[in-house]
Amino acid sequence: MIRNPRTHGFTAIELMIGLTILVPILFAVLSTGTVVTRSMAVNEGAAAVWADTVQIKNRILQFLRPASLGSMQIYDGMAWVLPAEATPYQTLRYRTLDAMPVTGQPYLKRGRELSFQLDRGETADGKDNDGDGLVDEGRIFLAFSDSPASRSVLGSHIEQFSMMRKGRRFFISLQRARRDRNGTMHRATLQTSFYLRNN
Ligand SMILES: [Ca+2]
Ligand SMILES: [Ca+2]
Repeated sequence: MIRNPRTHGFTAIELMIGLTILVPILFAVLSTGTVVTRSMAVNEGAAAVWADTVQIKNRILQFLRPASLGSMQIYDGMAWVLPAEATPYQTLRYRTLDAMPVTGQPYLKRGRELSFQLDRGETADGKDNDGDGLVDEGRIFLAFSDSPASRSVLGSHIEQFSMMRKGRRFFISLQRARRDRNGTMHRATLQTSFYLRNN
């Protein structure tokens, strides 16, 4: 007795036709999933580098806002001198105001030093010297100016940092870079200004 192939599954031709239709659909679904996953990683990476940059900026402001304008100094290669107006600097010394008396000199706390230093293997030449994908990167340090060993890191993977004053107004420019989990590099650049407190 000859069985009817229709009642016992698919014929070879039907299977081939089915596979011909299904395989491209399967590939399309998989590749769409890959694109979506990559896109999520890119979005997460962009959001993360932005959040990091804002956090570093907030840390800097927390320490710099109470700075006494008259106490600020920059190193000109020879000595510590007053910073010039509207000139960007990467290192700054200052003392914070403890209290403002009704008369006489304000009470100043211990001096601090805020500085940007290039990572080992990098030079400030607009190139990625150490091959990690970041250009002219370094860290921002804060220390008591009479105790370099007290320094702590306020931010790393910083490609650009500068501080500038115009009267009582202070400007900070900051760029951070980091890779997401797929290796794509993300950068966030932030510029902000604020008025020094109690000056
Ligand atoms: Ca580098
Ligand atoms: Ca460099």
